[in-house]
Amino acid sequence: MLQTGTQYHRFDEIVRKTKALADKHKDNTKFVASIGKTHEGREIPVIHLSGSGGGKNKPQIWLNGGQHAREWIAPAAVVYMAENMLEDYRTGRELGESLHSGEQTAEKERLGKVKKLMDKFEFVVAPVINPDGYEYSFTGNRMWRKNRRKNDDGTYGVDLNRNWDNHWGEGGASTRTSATDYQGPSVASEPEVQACQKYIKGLKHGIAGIDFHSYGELILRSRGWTKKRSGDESLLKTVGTDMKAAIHKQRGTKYTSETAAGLYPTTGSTDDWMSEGANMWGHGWTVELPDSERGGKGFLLAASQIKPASKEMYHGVISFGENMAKQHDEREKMGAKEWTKRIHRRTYEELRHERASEDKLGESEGVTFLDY
Ligand code: 0X9
Ligand code: ZN
Repeated sequence: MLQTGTQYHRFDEIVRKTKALADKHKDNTKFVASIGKTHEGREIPVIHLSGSGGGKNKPQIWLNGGQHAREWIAPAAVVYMAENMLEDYRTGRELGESLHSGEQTAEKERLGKVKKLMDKFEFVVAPVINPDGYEYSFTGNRMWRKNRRKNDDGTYGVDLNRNWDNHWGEGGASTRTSATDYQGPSVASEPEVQACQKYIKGLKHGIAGIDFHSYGELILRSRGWTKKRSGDESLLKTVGTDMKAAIHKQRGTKYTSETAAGLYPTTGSTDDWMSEGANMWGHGWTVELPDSERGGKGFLLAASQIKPASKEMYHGVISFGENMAKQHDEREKMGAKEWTKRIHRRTYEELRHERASEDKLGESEGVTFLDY
């Protein structure tokens, strides 16, 4: 019986549920009670999920929620997805061979995909990486976004998604302590950011990561700190488009797939740090989950929406994983150097094409991109 997705829970309850998941699926999980402490002394937990097949040293995919306190749907969706991955894996395994024989229903198809992904990858899931802020959004101010650092001038909070060690302090963030996007006193000054960076870097085979936020129904790919496109644009665009299509198939929700800087450039953000600081070849991504009635309730997504919003995103993440699996295999086969060269070449061709048609339209501002 699934136990998540009906209500928003306080931090302790989320930890309890995550731990309960680990206890229920002992063979396929590892619960890490703390990857580090917050300003107020809370422990940030992580759960690893992986299938029994596929050997050791699997490529790892990081998924986190709760970097921004008020975006309650993110932790809820992340826990929902973790639970469903584990349950689907178990059901898929029990079905064994019969999974692939007989009528191929949508459910069987999903179970088969999840089984493959769980055997191929290890998912490293951190439901709430800003527990102090998250709790404060229940007890103090529902619209709180930052962590709960006590700044020197008596104001509170650093925007964790402006504090990571990537182009920190280069703009797209505030130096004012009271601002909602305050970048913090120095690079990676925040214990929550330090804990995550250390843990992600410590993963031996981290290949990609998604940082879940709300709202706006967006799939944001590299780069986020500059509008100059990534050399991997051709791959990233495909991954984003496929993910968007997989989500749309569920109940018609229209996500937008674009570059993170296309929304607005920021510095010190998780997504870019995962791409460039942790050198994940599948990059760091940001997903903005839905608000209730579009343009209506913003961060205040009704609890009745947790399940549908999480379920469609679960399908998005499955699609994301499938693309990563495909690329992983190709990369293994041809070697990282050749694989990268091919993607960069394709990107170059595509962007040249794009630029040419823009020039024709007289919009010669065009597209520039780095490192080819
Ligand atoms: O501003 C943010 O941190 C994210 N949006 S939110 O409304 N949830 O606060 C978007 C970050 C996208 N990533 C980069 N621009 N690097
Ligand atoms: Zn956010």
